[in-house]
Amino acid sequence: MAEEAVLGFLQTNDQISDSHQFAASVGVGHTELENVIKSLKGFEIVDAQEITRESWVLTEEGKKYMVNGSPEALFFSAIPPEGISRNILKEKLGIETFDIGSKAAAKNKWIAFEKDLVKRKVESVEDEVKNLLTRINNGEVVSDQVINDLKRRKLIVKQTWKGYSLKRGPKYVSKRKKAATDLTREHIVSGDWKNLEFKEYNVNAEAPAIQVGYLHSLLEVHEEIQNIFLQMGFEEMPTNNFVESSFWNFDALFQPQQHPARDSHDTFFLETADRTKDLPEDYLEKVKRVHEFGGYGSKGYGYDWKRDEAEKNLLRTHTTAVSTRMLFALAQQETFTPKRYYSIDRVFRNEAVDRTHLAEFHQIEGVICDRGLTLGDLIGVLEDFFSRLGMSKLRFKPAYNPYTEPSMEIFSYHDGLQKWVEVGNSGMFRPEMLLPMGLPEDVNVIAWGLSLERPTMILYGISNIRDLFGPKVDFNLIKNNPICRLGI
Ligand code: FB9
Repeated sequence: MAEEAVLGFLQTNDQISDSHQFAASVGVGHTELENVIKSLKGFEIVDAQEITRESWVLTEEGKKYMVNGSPEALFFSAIPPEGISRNILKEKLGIETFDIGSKAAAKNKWIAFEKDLVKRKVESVEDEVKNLLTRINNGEVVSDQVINDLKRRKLIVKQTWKGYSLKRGPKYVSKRKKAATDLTREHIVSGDWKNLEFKEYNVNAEAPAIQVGYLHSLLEVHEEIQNIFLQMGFEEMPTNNFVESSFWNFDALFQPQQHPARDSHDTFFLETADRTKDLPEDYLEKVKRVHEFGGYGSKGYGYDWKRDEAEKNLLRTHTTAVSTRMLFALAQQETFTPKRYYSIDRVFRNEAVDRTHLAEFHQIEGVICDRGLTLGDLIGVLEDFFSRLGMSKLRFKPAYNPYTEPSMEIFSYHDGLQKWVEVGNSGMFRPEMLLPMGLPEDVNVIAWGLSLERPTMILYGISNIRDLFGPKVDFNLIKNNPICRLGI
């Protein structure tokens, strides 16, 4: 309907100057006309220029005055020739009309107040305000003075509206062939494809945003690092147990029972289910002995090792506890087979929390167990591993862990941060840990660890760990974070 009206009108007229007026004249809504204009413009059938128009429209108050008359006119016409008392008049008109009307009528010198009486000063009056409002409402133009008066009385407001002026376009047709969007079997069979207009594909049209899930940035980096381990021939360790016994988390790692990390200032001990029931008895005896008396070339710690201390359950402080279980299981095998293990999972430390530390983080650990491994092998595999993370320049600083000797902190020069960053810790597991398990003498185990949060924060430029992990994470950050591509 609207399309035919436009194309029909432009057949005999050069232009449609005002789409609003045209819509009114053909009795269609401007929005419907606007959609037709946009479509015809899309096919260059019409050339449409956007025009903005400003016009004055009546406010609700203005409409009331236009219909019922202005308060001053109502005030005047309510005064009988002999005059009337204020209160009666106020009763008659109502406080609002009385107040506004009296002021305006007085200003127009239509009335006079004699004590309590209100009297007419003129025979009759012309309700100029009502007339002007009607003219404005009919779209007539009035003087600026009038506009300012009525605007000040909040009877009119300026309204801008957008419209179009239309001309015939380069591909103008008086009747548009129906635009087909798809060539269907019916079109072919009926042959009416010959006189059909096929809508061009708007390849620039934005596809509807599809709501999909997004991997949390930590999982993005987790996946990348997991791929690196798998590419390096590592197999994942089962880390699906946050609760661990002190035995596997500490004692089996030759960490003495009085070590500061083993008190509740550093470790979350369980109140309920606070003791483990099953520990491998013979192995436990060996661990007890190596702590108390040493052996395997070690003099041990020489303290009285307590079983009940080892039985205390806790939230694991490192995934190295899982490595210990895996190495023990490996040692139980008939024949020793070299192994490469990795783990990436949550660990818990009762530490002071700050911008980069929470009471839990994800530890990444790599373990290689093989005959004759040396510190050189450890440095070599660290070079390989971190180069795949995009960190090629490494430096190693001697460090101390109760369960590795020698131990090294790993530093990498980070071009973006223009400084050396500590990127992890590493070492060779002590014989006091490995031999009680029953691993062959010539088997060494090299291992290293780092966190998942630190690289993720640096890669995604996140300065506060709470923006990465926990209730304050902003989903948009997750959504808009670029895909994590390590090492390139
Ligand atoms: O992740 C750490 N730093 C890091 C790692 C990668 C990285 O990548 C950037 C993209 C470039 C940036 C930084 N660290 C280890 C070093 C520090 O952040 C350190 O202050 C905090 N450490 C955690 C422990 O905090 C109490 C990070 C965590 C850590 C430390 C040691 C181990 C694991 C995690 C370990 C181990 C280990 C040692 C020997 C044998 C087996 C495991």
